[in-house]
Amino acid sequence: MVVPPAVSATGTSGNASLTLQTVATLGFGPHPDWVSYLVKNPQGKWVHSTNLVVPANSLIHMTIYQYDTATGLRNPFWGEPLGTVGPAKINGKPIPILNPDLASHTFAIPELHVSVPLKGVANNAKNPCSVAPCTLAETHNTITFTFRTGKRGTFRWQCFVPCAAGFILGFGGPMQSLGYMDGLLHVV
Ligand SMILES: [Cu+2]
Repeated sequence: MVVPPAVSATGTSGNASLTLQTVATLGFGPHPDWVSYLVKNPQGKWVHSTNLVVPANSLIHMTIYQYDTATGLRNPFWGEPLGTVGPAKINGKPIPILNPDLASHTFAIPELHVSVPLKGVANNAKNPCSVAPCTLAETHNTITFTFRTGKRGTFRWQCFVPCAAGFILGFGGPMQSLGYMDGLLHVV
């Protein structure tokens, strides 16, 4: 099995930061047309990975640049941000509950009771990003939130939007592949 490279959060034990992006089509590799997450490494380079390393017993400050359009949630439950320390925000404004139709992806760590919906960009966005890595000049929503880690361990995280275009019920392919819409959170 191919495992994407591990990418560490920046910062110190106690307070660390991670920056991710989502893109509608990755544009390279064995599945260039798959939807995907990417993560910025401590050197500032975008890496095609969902294999994240964060410190234990810490606040993890997340920034997610969301470049994809909405697919919509089947279960509106996931439209509510859960498990964050303070409010999850979109473009600087708190997200109370996201209309489930507007969700493009979610960032969810079920075992840590964390789930944050990511609002898609408009279908007619002026400057859409076609392939990764997308840049801040392209149309995006910026979602920020903080969650707390506890003990060490490895926890699965994933998206709950059926965003895998071309697969049965939208849940195949990238939705069941590490490096795309599934990931691992290593709490160390
Ligand atoms: Cu997704």
